Amino acid sequence: EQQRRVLLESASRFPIPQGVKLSYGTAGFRADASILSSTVFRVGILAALRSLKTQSVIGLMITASHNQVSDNGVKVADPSGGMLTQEWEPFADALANAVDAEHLVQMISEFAKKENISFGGVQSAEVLLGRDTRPSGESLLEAAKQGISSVVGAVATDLGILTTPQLHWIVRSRNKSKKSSETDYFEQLSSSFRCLMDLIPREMTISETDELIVDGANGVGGEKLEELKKLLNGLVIQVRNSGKEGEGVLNQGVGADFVQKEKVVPSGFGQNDVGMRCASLDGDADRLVYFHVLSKSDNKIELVDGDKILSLFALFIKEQLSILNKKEEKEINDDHPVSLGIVQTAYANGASTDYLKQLGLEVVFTPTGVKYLHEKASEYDIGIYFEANGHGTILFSENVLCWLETRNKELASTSEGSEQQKSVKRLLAVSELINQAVGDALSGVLLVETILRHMGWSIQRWSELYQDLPSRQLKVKVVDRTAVITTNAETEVVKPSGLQEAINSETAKYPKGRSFIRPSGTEDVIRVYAEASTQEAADGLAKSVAQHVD
Ligand code: NG1
Ligand code: ZN
Repeated sequence: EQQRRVLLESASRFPIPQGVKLSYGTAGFRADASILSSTVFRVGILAALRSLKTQSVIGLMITASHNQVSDNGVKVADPSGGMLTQEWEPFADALANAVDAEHLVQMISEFAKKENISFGGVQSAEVLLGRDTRPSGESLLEAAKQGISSVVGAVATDLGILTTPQLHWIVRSRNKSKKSSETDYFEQLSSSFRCLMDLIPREMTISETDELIVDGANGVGGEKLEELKKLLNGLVIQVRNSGKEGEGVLNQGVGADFVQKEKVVPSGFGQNDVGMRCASLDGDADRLVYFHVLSKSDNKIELVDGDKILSLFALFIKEQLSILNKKEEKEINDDHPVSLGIVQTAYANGASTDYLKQLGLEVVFTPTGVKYLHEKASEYDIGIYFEANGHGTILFSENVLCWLETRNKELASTSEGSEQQKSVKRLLAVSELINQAVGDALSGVLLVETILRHMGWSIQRWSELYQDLPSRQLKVKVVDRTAVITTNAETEVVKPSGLQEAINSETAKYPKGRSFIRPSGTEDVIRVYAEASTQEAADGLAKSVAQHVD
């Protein structure tokens, strides 16, 4: 029929590259941009099918995040604004690797039958498209559009250049029939920020040095932050590496990934910034780390990573909940115990986990990858998740939001201006500010800034919450990374046999030693992580474990 002809005709314009096998990993498809047209075209088809299936708006983002500028990638946002359901990942792999148009069309029709998706009926589909600032984005966007429009009844809406979290936020808002434009996004962030600032307990004097300096990775985050900051009062932000002409190359010596891995100043920062509060975004602004420059003599920084952002958020949320608990003890303990859960991965610095547990918080672990962390965090009334690399957010359940709204109304009539009321308002404002779909560096910056003011803390004071254990990450190139199978949130090797015993006996040699290995989801490598009481020890442990992998 017509659908088959349209698909065949358009698919034949996008032949797949020879000799590459792509897989939809934790970050969608990623590769050198020059080989991605057919992949993006096919993901366009997939997104349209997903929209038909769910009868909701779907997002398609073209980005390769922190990768070098010549790479690109594509990922799909589900109706909730979260990652594409894992159930469709095998289909994504199969589509991307279908050898020719005939096979592709065959595969699509079988899948559509299995999923009960019908074409050309009254059903319609809409896919929202976003891309980062990569030059290859424009032509890949065109490929996505052609993929989408080769599904009868599907329309593509191009939203232009966006951060990854903006697109996820827009998809989520659209499907909840809420205000969902980019302007609405900026509006919601700035008004909830203002609300939190107004609730800061004491007069905090904002001195000259209180300026925040942000490294935009020469990507989309820098330019969006410039827009957002126009709407903010009481916060001075200086954006560097904003991607303007002459400022440098995307992710090259700049950005959250570089700063977190290398632990040196990004380019554009130096001796004049010693002691200043600085932050780094990654190339699509879904990761955030803070740092301050240590001494005038070298490029060393003190890194304030995702674990410490998590700790700051956890402290603040816990404080608000305990203020609520105080007066309402009976009610809360009997009827409304608010569960607060912290979700980390094995990469979380051991000192952060100890710190959080010592605060009395419930800490759980999942495998690496936002989809796992997000899912786990959503099981709590309030779930906070972060990867050490700076990706994370705070999730509020529908139940807890509803309860907070009710409390807010009650308190307005019984105890206007009380501490309890302020805490309720703060929690509601946090739920509006922090992106509920995915980790978002822009909303993260605003929340960190308000909490630091709330606490009256400098970045140095924040950094001293606990001291990171020295750690080392290595990667080992292997022929087949799937040969390594792990369990227990990737902390134990199941296969090859004997390897875990070897890791254990190496680890036992070091005080405070901890080490694990896992296959990367984005690169053809096995990653090795080690921490111990000194840097030399962490380096030594990582090295000897890596030798067992080889
Ligand atoms: P892999 O390559 O699976 O380690 C990396 C990051 C993840 C996540 C994904 C997606 C580390 C150790 N791993 O995954 O946390 O961010 O990329 O971008 O940082
Ligand atoms: Zn990213």
